[in-house]
Amino acid sequence: MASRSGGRILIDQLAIQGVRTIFGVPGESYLEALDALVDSPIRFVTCRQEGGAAMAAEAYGKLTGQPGVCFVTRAPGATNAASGVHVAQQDSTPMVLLVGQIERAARYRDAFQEVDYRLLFGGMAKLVLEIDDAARLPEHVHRAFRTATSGRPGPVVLVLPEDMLTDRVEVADGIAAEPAIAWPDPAAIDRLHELLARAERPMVILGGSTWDSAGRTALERWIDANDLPVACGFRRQSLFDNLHRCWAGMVGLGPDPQLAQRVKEADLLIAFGSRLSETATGGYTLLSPPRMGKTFVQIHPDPHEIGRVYQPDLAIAADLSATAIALAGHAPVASRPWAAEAETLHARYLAFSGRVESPGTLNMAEVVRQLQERLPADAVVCNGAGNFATWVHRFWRYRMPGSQLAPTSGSMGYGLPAALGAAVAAPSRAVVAFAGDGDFMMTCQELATAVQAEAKFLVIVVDNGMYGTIRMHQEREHPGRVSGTALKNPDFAAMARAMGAHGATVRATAEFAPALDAALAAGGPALLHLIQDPEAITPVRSLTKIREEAQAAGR
Ligand SMILES: Cc1ncc(C[n+]2csc(CCOP(=O)(O)OP(=O)(O)O)c2C)c(N)n1
Ligand SMILES: [Mg+2]
Repeated sequence: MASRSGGRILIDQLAIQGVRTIFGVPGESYLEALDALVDSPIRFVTCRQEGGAAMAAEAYGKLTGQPGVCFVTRAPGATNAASGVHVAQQDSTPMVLLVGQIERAARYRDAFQEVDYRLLFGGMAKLVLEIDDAARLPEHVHRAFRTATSGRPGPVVLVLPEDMLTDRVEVADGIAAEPAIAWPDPAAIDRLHELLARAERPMVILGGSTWDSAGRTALERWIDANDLPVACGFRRQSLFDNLHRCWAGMVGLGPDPQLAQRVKEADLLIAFGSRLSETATGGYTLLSPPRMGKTFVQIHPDPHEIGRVYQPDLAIAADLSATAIALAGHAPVASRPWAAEAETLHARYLAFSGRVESPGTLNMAEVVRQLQERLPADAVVCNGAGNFATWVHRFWRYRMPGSQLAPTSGSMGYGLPAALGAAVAAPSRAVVAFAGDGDFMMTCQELATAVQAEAKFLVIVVDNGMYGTIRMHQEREHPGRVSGTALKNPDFAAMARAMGAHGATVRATAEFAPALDAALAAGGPALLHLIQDPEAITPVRSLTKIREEAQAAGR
């Protein structure tokens, strides 16, 4: 057996795990691995900041279900990457972060760029392993990929001392980690149908990150056969066809109040993959923990998530798709007093996601609608955090798996790197990112990465000259007292052009369609800078109205 360097063994193991792309920023700590990449099938997408690199990798993992891989250097790189690792943790996305580390002999001296990764990532990663022995790389890389994808998926951090990567050893390659599938107990499937047969106002809330296409198809059959109203948690809208007759909408930030009320009034709630997070439950008010005062069925791939917040009457710790297949194989319940209601809820969803008036010359609801009319149904729609995202979530009707890449963790700066990750993972799909003016500037340097990587997508920057979400809360709590939320912005279209992308400015709804056509025809990364009236802070209330209501309430 020929000896190989640790760096070479590492890259060989990644290739065995099916890795074809790594997002990263290079560092002197992992030169040996960079060198091994020269003659490997893996593409290294050279990014400009590790936060964006980690988010691009996370989005790649979210879209493909395979761990997204990010490679960064020791402390300065790793701390930057933490923002993307946290998204992967909260969003249950499989991800592997590789970190170049100081030499083994210098440890614990506070050596140059030293940090303890077990402490740094301890509360975020599923597993942090520092690999001291190059001969154990096959074992640890296998475990990293298995851990990232099993149960509730999440991030794993592998820490790689520089001198370990240059060691030469003889060791056999590992094998690919195929996730083990936990099948549901047939008795639990029967029991679920018994509970359903006794219900009058059931409701399904979808969530989770481990659905496959067979599972999604089976889910639709089961929902359809039982006429079940189905909603989803925050930013899980592409788990189900939003134009299906049983689709009721999203319970997350900015839900339809009527839908929120319906969740409250359900007598049987089935959380199918959803952890019923803080955002999905109106800050734990729609459903009060630990017992929600209704029959509760929880289906989740990870037994550790079951009963964590809400204590279930029936728990199914099994693979989501396998469970959907088992449910679809069961006869539908005979009596379904809720059957007509599913269609009422869907009609409400259609109305809620229809047209609204908005202050100023640019109506974001119309922008989203026009974009949807022009893009294919499987277009990937990415966004970060801010009030601009409310318009996307409310008016875009998600139809196909993977068509929503958005951080359930509410991290700003996610949209653009997510679009980069999606464009690299699925070059044949149309990809669009929505960003706020604040949100965009957290990771805007990755537009240069996209130009260099020849990744094709459209970024729509919604510029209202402020950190709008925070300004909105400010007006609610301290009306009229603006502090720390105003933004004086650059010319984003000119910025895009300076980076080698297409860039244009849109000031009115009527200008959007022609600007979109030109951007799509540009053939590479493109940016549309939308000037939004700051009054149009939500689809429902203007900024002035929010201030006046707070003043009237005596704040
Ligand atoms: C990384 C990060 N920093 C800060 C916040 C807090 N935060 C949430 S929304 C928001 C403002 C977003 O502003 P912008 O992107 O301009 O969108 P707008 O609300 O104006 O539409 C801020 C600062 C956050 N969620 N994430
Ligand atoms: Mg803004």
